[in-house]
Amino acid sequence: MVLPIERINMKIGIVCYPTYGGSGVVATELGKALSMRGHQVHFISYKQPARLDFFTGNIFFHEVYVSHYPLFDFPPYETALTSRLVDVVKFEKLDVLHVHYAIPHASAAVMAKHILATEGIQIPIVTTLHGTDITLVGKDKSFEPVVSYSLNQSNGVTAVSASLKQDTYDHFKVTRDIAIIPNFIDFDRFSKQAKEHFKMAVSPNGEKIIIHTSNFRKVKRVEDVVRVFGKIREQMDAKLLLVGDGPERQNIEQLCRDLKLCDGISFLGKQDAVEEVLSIGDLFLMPSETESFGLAALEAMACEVPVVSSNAGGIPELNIDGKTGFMCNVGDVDAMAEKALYILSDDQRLKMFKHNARQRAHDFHIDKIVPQYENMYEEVIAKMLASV
Ligand code: GMT
Repeated sequence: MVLPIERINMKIGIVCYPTYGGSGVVATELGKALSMRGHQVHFISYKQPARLDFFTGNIFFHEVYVSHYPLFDFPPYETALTSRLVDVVKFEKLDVLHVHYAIPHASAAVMAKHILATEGIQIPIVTTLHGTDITLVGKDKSFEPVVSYSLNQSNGVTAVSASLKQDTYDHFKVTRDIAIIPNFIDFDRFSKQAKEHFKMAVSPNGEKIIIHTSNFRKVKRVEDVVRVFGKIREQMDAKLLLVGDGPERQNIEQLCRDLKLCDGISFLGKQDAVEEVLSIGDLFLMPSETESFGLAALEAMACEVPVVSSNAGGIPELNIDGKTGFMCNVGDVDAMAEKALYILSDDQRLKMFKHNARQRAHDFHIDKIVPQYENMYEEVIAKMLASV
């Protein structure tokens, strides 16, 4: 990665959820990429982010501690985060704070900004919306005033798709512009690898390999994945790899038993090296109820795996119907199975879909997307400096 000469290195604070969820992954990968482009990056969260697997001279992690007083039924995380943000901005002399997820990160950042202003310190805030903060949490009307206020008080707001941008305007009283900066992919990591032994172990007779990765929440409709797989298996021999874990896992295991599909399905649990699993895949299933972008599908496509998905949310901005895979209505397992069989039943066709998936993933190359965040930071910093 080459940093354009005219770009000034910045001190950037990144606030995110440290879990395997998409928003935490994007935030962490962004921070790592920014550090490689010469910026100093400070992660601020209650735990070291899962994908923060290396440190360099310009990556720092600041933990947020929440004291548990018997008086409180709920630990005051937002207050602890706000205080930590004030502390880190002040002592690390940050240029910009980039918060991922509206609640409680944007609201804590706005509060920190106001506190710092009373001490003569100006800090611009960029808020990135990832999806569930708007489409699920956001629909809870009790959060509406805080989310709307935090977005309007941010110095820049980005959403990961046009669909999410529209959802935000539909659900909140947001009066400011929202920039669309999609998810991105690092091809150094997400590329098809030679994993012949693994493939042989999973499909000893050359069965086609279908993959689904998610956090097994209801919104992912993993049940549909299993039902689609059942229908595929009526027509051809295949294997299903389920990667990830979450609240629906037990129900899904039961469904596999009920449908007598256990011999074809492997539950791999949470995997750090998901790209190795994707490397042996022939098809990725994403039947989600809602999906602001669909990072897991992009990761699959980068590893040459075509995608049969629902047409929810921002997925149509990634998956190209008939080219990189197919899209069907949410819950239409018959159509999903039909499309999957169409792709898998002809090796030449499958090869073409795999090629197209990889080509499409290039539109979201990390080198194309990260500079868009840098531009946003520079813009909000310049505006803030001009206003004082
Ligand atoms: O998909 C999840 O359950 C995790 C979720 C999150 O909030 O971390 O992911 C969201 O953000 C990702 C990164 O921007 C997007 O690619 C996912 O589509 C989005 N998930 C949903 O909208 C359900």
